[in-house]
Amino acid sequence: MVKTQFNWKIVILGDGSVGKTSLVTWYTKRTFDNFYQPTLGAQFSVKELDLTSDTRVKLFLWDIAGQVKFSAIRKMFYERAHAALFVYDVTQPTTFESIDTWKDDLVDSLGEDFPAALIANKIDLDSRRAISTEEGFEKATSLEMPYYETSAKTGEGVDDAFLNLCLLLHDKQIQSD
Ligand code: G3D
Ligand code: MG
Repeated sequence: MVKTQFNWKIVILGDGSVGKTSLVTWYTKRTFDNFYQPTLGAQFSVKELDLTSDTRVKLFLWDIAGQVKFSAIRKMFYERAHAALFVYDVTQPTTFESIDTWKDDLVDSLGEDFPAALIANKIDLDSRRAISTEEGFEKATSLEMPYYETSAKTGEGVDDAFLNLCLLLHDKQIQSD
């Protein structure tokens, strides 16, 4: 049987040090290449997976890097993206507060109705946790996104977050066909 193939660009957003690169690395490193593009201010990785028995997906994961202050560069980063992951660090409240700004910035470029998920990362650092599951879940609900908790260190929740985002995208894609 011929499989349906989708190529999806997913942008990973959030403040510096929340674990964007670590999440992408954990998710992809068993199978792929990472290469660094410092001039773009982004790291770019690829992962292929069989999403359903008849659907193969190639993910292009764009992980925003450094202080990407120039909106022209961010716009280029967002261009033709299919979905977004918003990441914060559960031990750093400022990174949680920044999520709204990241969301607004993406909406400016790509509009409201955009498949996305909220990721609470570094849940392994339990004793230093400053943002609870309830607060994270509430934020996700207010932004109309699903909520996932991850640790890029232990790998907990990482596959699940990416897989569920893909399934969300897949449903949208099927609906729009
Ligand atoms: P960024 O790409 O969002 O800027 P990085 O973030 O992936 O570079 O991660 C920033 C720092 O946080 C790194 O530590 C990384 O190892 C750590 N980190 C990322 N995810 C997790 C996690 O889930 N748990 C823990 N405990 N640490 C994590 P360094 O020390 O290299 O700065
Ligand atoms: Mg990074």
